[in-house]
Amino acid sequence: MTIGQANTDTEATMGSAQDVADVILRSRRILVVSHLRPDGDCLGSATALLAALRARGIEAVGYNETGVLEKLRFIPNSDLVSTNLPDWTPDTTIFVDCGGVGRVSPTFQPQGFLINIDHHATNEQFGDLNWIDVSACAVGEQIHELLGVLGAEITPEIAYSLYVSICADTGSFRFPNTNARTFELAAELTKLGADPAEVCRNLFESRSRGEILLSGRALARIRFDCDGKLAWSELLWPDYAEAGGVDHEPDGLSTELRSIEGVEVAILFHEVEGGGLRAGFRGKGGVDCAALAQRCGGGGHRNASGYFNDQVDYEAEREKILGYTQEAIKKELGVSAD
Ligand SMILES: [Mn+2]
Repeated sequence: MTIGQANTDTEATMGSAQDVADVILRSRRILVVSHLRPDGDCLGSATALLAALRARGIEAVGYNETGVLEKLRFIPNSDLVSTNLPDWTPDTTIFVDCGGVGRVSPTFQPQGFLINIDHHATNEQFGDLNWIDVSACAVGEQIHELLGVLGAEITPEIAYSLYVSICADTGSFRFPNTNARTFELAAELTKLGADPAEVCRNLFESRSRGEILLSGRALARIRFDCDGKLAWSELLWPDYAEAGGVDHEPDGLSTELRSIEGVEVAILFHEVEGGGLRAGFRGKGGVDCAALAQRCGGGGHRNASGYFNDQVDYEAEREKILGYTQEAIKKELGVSAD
């Protein structure tokens, strides 16, 4: 494997933490990229990795098209993640938590050797080296393993970032991706300096008024279908203006729709500026939300997936997706649509 070698789909390889470490040790300039509208896993992973790379003397910066939302700025080293690309060319670009190159931005042109670190089953394996571990509860778990292979010191800041990553993607240790290993890792990170209560307060109990307003709108518009097995709602573009902007989009709202008794699949639709649609799917295991999102053109996990397309008519696309979902529920759970 040579750094800087062109990426060809046919030569993409499945790698391990050791393979990733080997490439890192031969790199001098590394760009760490993450997905649009970054979440706690995405930013916790990126900041932990960036801090460790810089401690090793590697020139490393992060890039995120959306930038770090105000409410996630509590994550240590989030100032290392910029909305601008560096003025140098990276030897290596590391993608974290990205199922495809397009998750970085629709126009992102990656440079250098491409390392793809992810835990989504629908990952497109676009890297020169792909380390996909669907058993990892968060990419933060993979970064922790990688830092172990690199012999990197887990400073209190890095421990904090990794804890954010795991806490965010497990919904604070509630989702089925939570297992004994998750708690062992959480305990280790706590010993190393992460503060669990503070992380949870920052992630889940620092909501803006705009966020609550938008939650109210969405909850008031819930619709049920398929004998109550499907719950869906929507946030329309003017709602965001009223709430003070897209930064106030509520976290975990689609998960809240899923929490309703009897609901097997929940979908939250968002109307995008200028038309277009974004959808978040949440399941309880009986229906494959990754397959559902993939049928639309998106991707994700079995119980949490998403889809975005700014080139469609919002209402027509919403109806199409609801149709696909009814079909999936009928096929997988044997329930007919209302
Ligand atoms: Mn993730």
